[in-house]
Amino acid sequence: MITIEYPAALTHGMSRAELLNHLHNRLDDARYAHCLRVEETARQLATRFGADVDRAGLAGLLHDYAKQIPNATYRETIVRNGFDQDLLAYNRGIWHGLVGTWFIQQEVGITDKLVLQAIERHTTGDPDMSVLDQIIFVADFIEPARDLPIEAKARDAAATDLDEATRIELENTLVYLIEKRWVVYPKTLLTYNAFVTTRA
Ligand code: DGI
Ligand code: FE
Ligand code: FE
Repeated sequence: MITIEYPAALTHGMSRAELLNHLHNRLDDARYAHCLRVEETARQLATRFGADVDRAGLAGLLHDYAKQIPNATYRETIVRNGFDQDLLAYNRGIWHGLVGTWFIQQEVGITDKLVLQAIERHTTGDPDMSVLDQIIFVADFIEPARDLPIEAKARDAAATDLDEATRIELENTLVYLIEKRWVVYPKTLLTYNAFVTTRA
């Protein structure tokens, strides 16, 4: 049994037990368990790639905090709190990261910009992702319960090459969206382009 505690500077003194309470209040058991696995995976990737293990763990833990917030609440939040109104044309798949950090700040009180940025970017990525952002993006895709062949391929790549693991995940996202005939959020495509060319 590993006991993790986060530095008070990142949590404003909140214990991990209190963080877990907040998270479980917002998520069903299955999604909560996914968050715990992403936390663990993100900490491992941070050790491997020389990023801040505590920020990675905290961002991994909270990345899907807002996953089960109702659509009406999202719409209201986007309208009232200065978000780009173009977001209203998308769906909760896009909102739970980009808008989700608003709820994390309000309800959990996390303010660390690097942690919040990694959570914001965890679904779409960003052409200028930091190593921490990439770690959360990839950890979400390769956590131990992900068992598709493409997820195993990304997990293998992530043993040595974080950019390649990121690229594989982006390729999968685009193929998935196109097969489903879902609209592609422009930043998802811009991120794919960034990782296929300049970072290849
Ligand atoms: O929250 P998770 O399920 O752990 O994983 P995630 O944050 O990567 O979210 C995946 C969902 O987001 C999935 O339903 C597809 C959706 N998504 C990702 N990129 C886009 C997108 N949906 C749209 N419409 N457009 C995108 O570019
Ligand atoms: Fe997510
Ligand atoms: Fe997730």
